[in-house]
Amino acid sequence: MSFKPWAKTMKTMLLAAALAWGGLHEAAADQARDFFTGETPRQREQRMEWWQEARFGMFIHWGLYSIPAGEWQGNSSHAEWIRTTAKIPLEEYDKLVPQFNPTNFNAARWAQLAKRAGMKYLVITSKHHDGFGLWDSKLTDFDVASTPFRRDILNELSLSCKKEGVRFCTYHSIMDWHHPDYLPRRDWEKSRSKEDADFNRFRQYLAGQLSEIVANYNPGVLWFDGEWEDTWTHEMGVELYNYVRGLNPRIIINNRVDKGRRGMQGMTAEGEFRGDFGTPEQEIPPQGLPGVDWESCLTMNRHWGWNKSDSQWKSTEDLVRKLVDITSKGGNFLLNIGPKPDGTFPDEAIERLEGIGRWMDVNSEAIYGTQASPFKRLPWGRCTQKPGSNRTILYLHVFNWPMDGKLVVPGLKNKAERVWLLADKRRVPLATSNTGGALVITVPSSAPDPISSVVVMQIKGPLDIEPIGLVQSPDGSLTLPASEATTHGEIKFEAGEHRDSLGFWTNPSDWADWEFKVTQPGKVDLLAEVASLAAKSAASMLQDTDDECEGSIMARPTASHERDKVAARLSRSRQ
Ligand code: FHN
Repeated sequence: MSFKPWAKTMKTMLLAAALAWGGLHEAAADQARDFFTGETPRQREQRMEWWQEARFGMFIHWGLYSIPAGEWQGNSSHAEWIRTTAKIPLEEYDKLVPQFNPTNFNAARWAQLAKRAGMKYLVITSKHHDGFGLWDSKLTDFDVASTPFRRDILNELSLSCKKEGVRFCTYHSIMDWHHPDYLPRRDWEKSRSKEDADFNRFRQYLAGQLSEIVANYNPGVLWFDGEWEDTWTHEMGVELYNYVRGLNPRIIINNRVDKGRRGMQGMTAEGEFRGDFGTPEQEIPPQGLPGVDWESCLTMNRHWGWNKSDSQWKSTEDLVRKLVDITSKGGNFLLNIGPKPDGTFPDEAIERLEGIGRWMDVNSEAIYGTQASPFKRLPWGRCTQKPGSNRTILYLHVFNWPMDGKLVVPGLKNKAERVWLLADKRRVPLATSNTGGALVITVPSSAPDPISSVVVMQIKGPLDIEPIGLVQSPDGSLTLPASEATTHGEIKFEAGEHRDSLGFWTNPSDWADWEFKVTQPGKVDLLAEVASLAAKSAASMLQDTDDECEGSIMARPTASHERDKVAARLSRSRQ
């Protein structure tokens, strides 16, 4: 049993090539019109508007790889990469096709769950790296039409999304471990000849499939991935970007169509690279990225595809606070689901979608259509805003509710026109005062919401905020979080579970610094967690300018997999 892309009738194949070639030719013709550089900022704004307003979407990784559920020959650490991570020969992997029969698949249910969670768009894997298509493609029969299920999943889901008012989008992998013309082969696939492989013919196939998807299911976003192998070039990325925009000029395409990412970094480096938004993965940029469209995609547990052994589910609280954190930095949040082989969502995922939905029922106004916080940092949470012509609405997202009923907004000089709790339908005004360069709001003693309570503040005229640097706490101590460091060289801030740290610090001449205000000068003890040999470089980091500040570094090895973890803490020295 083998699934050859051109196993279908010769006529179909010719149609396919003509379609693809025709498409590519049109693209070539459209080369004159560079959809990327040829678009006015106003046109781009209009095209991106729904996506920028949406802020929250669902990512779905589903396919043949869901059947083994992460396990192969006793190793249960696999997921959507199982074909490669378990070194499954192509013929062996093809045996999953007759097993793909998700009889409990209910597209309406999926769209309703996304809507319930407050998600405005949904991005499903039309084809992941394994090459299997979730629609009935004319260009291959390595797709759902060859399975006992036969139903066109993209068709059903795009219709249900439309019905629920959720924007349907598709993820499409450039890398293809199944198509004979895709190169390179996996290094362990010695037996799979690449003699007749023709990468340009693969590009025609890729273009042909994309024209099917755009024509039949009208995705709002084309979320490319798998562009990192050397066979894919910048020129091919530019051409594919223009080709897909040629198919639908209003479509939005992520930055993984081109080669702009450095390694697996999410954002695009300087340069003429194509792509409408950056894609940080499994991380949230420490500071916002003003003026740049970006979207953090995160798993709900540890895997993108379904892994039945993975019980590392993030809590609903963690997910809501991540949504707030990402939105407060001007980004979108794409939260992933890995459905089971029967076509249902894991119960743990449904529970979290409903939990987030309950929070959004009250607070979605503080997420949709908002912009990044005007504050560099806030001690109790985050802020989103809706700037107006002569009035600004600030949404204060309070994670740590002040027990003394005094919510201090440091550095805000404006007088508040009106302040109320978003959860309070009667919008009873809260008292405010301006003291010591801060605005203080008198709030109820208990928080309206255990996860994040929103206080709405209406400010007349332009915002007047004094940027507050890192300051010593009342006990004189000062924490220098990795996320606040200004790094020099290759050092990279790494965000994510249990690893907020400065990583990739292998070059001793690289350094990081923090700006902070010393309000209580004096001798300090320094506690720095340094994962390895970089202890010395951490020491030099503490030379500050005028106030005398000396200390000792206590290098404490941390878990081996956490490289170069550095966090510094200053505490008053016990003389
Ligand atoms: O290899 C893929 C992975 O399977 C998953 O699809 C993620 C989602 O963004 N992207 C790639 C890894 O960067």
